[in-house]
Amino acid sequence: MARGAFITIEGGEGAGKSTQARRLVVWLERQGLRAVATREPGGTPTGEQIREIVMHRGPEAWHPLTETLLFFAARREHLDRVILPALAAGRWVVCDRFADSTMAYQGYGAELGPEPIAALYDLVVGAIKPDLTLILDLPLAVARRRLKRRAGASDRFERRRRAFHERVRAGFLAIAAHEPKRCSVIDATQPADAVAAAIERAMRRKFGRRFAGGRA
Ligand code: Z5A
Repeated sequence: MARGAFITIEGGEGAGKSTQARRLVVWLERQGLRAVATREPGGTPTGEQIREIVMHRGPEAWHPLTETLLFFAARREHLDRVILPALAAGRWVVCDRFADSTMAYQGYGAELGPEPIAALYDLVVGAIKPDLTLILDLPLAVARRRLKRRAGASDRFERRRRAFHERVRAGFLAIAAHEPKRCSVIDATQPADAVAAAIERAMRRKFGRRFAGGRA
């Protein structure tokens, strides 16, 4: 049985990752492929517990390394229990955030630097890499407007300074520049249908031969 493909969707808050992850799974199934959606932090019972700790922590400041270690702990469980078994069973895995988020948020945003994240990646994830990473790029002002429309979501966004979010965005773009074969940057300012169409084009460029009808 052919191994499935591992696709990650990355970007800042409100970029449309969850929306596009759901649409991509539906699209893959229409191509006759078996697909599964998952997310980080989360994806396993332990991962969801770690998500609760990280997302709903109290007001105390954490060292960015503490957060980083929690994200990588959840990630190892996620790989072993969900991602790798699904790929081995021939499923396509669509993951809403993965290790590039740790590089962008903790490495760049929280200024831990890329080296500790890269070292932890080697230790925890090893040689496993997404086959394709879709980076949804959105200016902060647009993301902020979108999240304000969604009840309760703006607080989380506002909690961190603008400079933090700018560093995160720059971090994702730096990752894409460093690994252009793996990463495709998608203009997320477009309407959701246009973003989905851009994602489908990136998918066909990368995997065209594996879809029904070969290249389409
Ligand atoms: N984090 C980290 O620091 N390090 C790590 O290693 C990992 C994560 C893995 C939780 O992530 C937090 O964890 C996050 C990073 C950190 N930081 N915070 N704070 P998350 O993925 O759970 O949370 P999020 O990124 O904030 O998700 P989100 O707010 O749900 O954003 P989204 O998934 O990118 O967007 P969406 O839910 O699809 O859409 C947002 C809204 O915009 C919604 O009302 C949509 O209907 C609307 N939308 C979507 N697309 C469009 C378009 N194209 N046009 C107009 N409106 C749109």
